[in-house]
Amino acid sequence: MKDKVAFITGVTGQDGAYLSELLLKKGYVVHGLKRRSSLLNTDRVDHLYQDPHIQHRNFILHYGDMTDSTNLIRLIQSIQPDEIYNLAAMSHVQVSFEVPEYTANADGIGTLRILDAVRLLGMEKKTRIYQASTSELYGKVQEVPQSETTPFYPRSPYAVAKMYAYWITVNYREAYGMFACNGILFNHESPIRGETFVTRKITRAVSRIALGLQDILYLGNLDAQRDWGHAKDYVKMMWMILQTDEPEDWVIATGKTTAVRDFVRMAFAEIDIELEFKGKGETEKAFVKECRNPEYQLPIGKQVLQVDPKYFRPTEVDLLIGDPTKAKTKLGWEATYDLPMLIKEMMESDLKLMKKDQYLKKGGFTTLNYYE
Ligand code: NDP
Ligand code: GDR
Repeated sequence: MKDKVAFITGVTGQDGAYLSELLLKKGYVVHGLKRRSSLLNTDRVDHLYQDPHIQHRNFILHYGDMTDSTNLIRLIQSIQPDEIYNLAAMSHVQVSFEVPEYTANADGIGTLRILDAVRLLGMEKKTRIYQASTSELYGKVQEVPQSETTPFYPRSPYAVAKMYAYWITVNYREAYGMFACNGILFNHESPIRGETFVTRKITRAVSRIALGLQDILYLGNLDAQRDWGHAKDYVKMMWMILQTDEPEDWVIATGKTTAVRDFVRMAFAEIDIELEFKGKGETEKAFVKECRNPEYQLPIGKQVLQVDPKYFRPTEVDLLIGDPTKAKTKLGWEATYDLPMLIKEMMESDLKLMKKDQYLKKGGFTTLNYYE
């Protein structure tokens, strides 16, 4: 039988990298969309890279952009994918307040471009499409836990753009009989999570503080609660969604929620440092209460965290907790990682990376030490 062919937009992102690994293991030929940038941007998939001079490759990257229709049509025509995973997006909620028009174009209209390319090329019956929808659609809390039937109330330009993408996917499914599905994924993280999302910002900073490379971690809203899972579990479900008999929309979540403040507490606890939080809202700070790890010389009373209101969002999503019952009962999917396991893996990885930075710093090289 011929190998299945997948086309992944956003292949250089966190999910694109894990999904590529999964599909290659399953014997797929994987094509990915990457953007041209002045510096190399393929770090997360470099281990999958194959010399372009060899003839039979199963991992192939193409230049393109979600804002460029003609290129997307040409690529889909030449790749002839059995499955498209549309993961490309300007995915940072806070940044979307700064670049709302671009976000709408890439995340909203970009999804239309993919769907319409498949339709224009007459590939509606051949190509299945996965759309990376998000728990941000739920936005302002209407009910908890949030399921496939919970109403949407988006609270950012990102979420509004993703709301268009969600509905245009449903519409193309209903109008043209396409196998197009939304995965409504709750937050998922990993050691290769983008450095400016809160979990990775925390695990990097805790590692740096422990190693004496950074003094204070500045964060925004510590009260926000998120349902955090591991990206590896979630990309498995993306694939499962496209293997079903009927196209449908699915919530993927762990069903547990945790406040940002507690994530910080747990990350420090992972290296045997206990914190004490003082103050409230804009004035909240955290200090070392106990350091039981002889490797890290953090004195009791040292300040390690401060709230900086510049990270507050104009409109916030306070509480996300997903109900993955449908995925569990109909597809047998379940998260295999819980939050302590996820934090442990992220901390181990970032400690290793930061030890490399420590070594470089000692050698007189500069290292990046500040993240927005
Ligand atoms: P990342 O931010 O890690 O990756 C986004 C990817 O999209 C990168 O490959 C990026 O390229 C690419 N991209 C951005 N803009 C464009 C564009 N205009 N044209 C082409 N490619 C572009 O996101 P994740 O991997 O975390 O998420 C994958 C998808 O899932 C996104 O759509 C996100 O919105 C959605 N999602 C994510 C969740 C999560 O918790 N991670 C939860 C729910 C939904 P480059 O590397 O060049 O920047
Ligand atoms: P989110 O993820 O907005 O949920 O979107 P992020 O990690 O950015 O924020 C989670 C929560 O933490 C609060 N927060 C901070 N966030 C960041 N980034 N930086 C800070 O310093 C900080 N301090 C507190 C935020 O206010 C928020 O409440 C992610 C993205 O991956 C989206 O693409 C995806 O759709 C959703 O998850 C599900």
